[in-house]
Amino acid sequence: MKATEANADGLIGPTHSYAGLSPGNLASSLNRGEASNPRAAVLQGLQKMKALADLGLPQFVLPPQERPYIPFLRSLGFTGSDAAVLETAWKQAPSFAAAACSASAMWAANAATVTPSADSADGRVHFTPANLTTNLHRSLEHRQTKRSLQALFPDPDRFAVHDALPSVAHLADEGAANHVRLCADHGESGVNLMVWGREAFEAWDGAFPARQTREASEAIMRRHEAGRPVLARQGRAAIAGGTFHNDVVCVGALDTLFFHDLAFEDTAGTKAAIRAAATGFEPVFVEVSSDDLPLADAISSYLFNSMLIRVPGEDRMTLVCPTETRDNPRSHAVAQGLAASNGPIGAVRYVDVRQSMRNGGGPACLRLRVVLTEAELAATHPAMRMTDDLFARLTVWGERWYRDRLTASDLSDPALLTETREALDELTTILDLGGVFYPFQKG
Ligand code: SUG
Repeated sequence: MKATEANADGLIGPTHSYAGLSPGNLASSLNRGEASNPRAAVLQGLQKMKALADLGLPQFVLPPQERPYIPFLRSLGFTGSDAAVLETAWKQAPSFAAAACSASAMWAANAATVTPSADSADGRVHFTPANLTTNLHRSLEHRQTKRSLQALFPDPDRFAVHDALPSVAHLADEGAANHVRLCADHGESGVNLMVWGREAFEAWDGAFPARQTREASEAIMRRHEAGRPVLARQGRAAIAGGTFHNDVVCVGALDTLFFHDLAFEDTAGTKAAIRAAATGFEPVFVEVSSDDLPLADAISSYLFNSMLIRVPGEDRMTLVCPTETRDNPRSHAVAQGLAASNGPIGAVRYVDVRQSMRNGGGPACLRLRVVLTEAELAATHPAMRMTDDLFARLTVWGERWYRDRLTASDLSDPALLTETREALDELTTILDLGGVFYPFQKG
């Protein structure tokens, strides 16, 4: 069956901010308290989506979530008007208030794990929204993420959108950030590599959290009835060095796995398991050594948090990297070396997603990959597909509603609450999401 790889990017929300909410994510910690520029952020994200759409890849937009998220604060006992809830929460429980304001749903690689129909036993595309249980601010996302996925993939005969796994530490799940699919061609059955950091009942003593459990990965493969799962342990040294998701040091597409030598605890065993599971193709491993690129450079420059894509009409693949990769001499040398070699990666392109990068989110974090057949593509919600027209409308929308500077104190401003709701109301119409898509629209 012929299929293409589509990308669904999270549209960056109006409360994009640097609150230092993710321990183990070095960029998030480093930039804590800095002023953000939500307007620049949303425009950078839109430019990236447009660039991918212009290359001929199907591109979708996932709407941001309702933030500040007042229902969460009410569940903690704050009462009164929505403005009063926000104001009191910021005074009495600032860490919870910051979590309720985070725009973190923008990183759509963490939205869900996806199994294409070529790999699932029932021939449907399966989605499990990630419970994101490790971080408070991210644990608030999965219910609305499910609504977004159902809006984009509405036909239950073709698409199965599951609930998240139970929200407990034993089943900590971060979605596609820890999943790589390798195959001969997108429409052929693939190897599903699931990378986990700890076991459910293991006493984890790392300085930084291991955000994915082996049991969560197993449960997702089981419920999707996904063919050819390969489970691999994330390198402990990688996590200790700031690899909070595997996609910070590894990306794969088609027959190629591109990764840092510290990505896996057992590199030889992981490669052997992938080889054994692959049928109809010989996996190509492009491994970058710590000598050529120390882990710290890989993480700060996000060479591996790139999109590895096949541009229609081109033989070799293209790596879409953040501009930070070009700015790091070692990463840049590795990237240039790849393009100059006769290997599977023939070109490198750069995109500016600096606002997202400062929270640890590169080009690959911002997108959820979904392999779709022609018929499945035709069954997606057309208003969420990136076109020149949608790009123009969302650019005007972002320029109108988003502030160009946001600090922690701005997040408690009741005017921001009103502004974001008006913006999301308008977006609901632009993306044709129905009358009640966000909880605040229930009235
Ligand atoms: O979960 N940052 C996100 C970045 C997610 C990147 N995604 C992938 N690697 N796929 C996270 O750590 C920081 C928010 C703050 O500190 O304000 C944050 O949530």
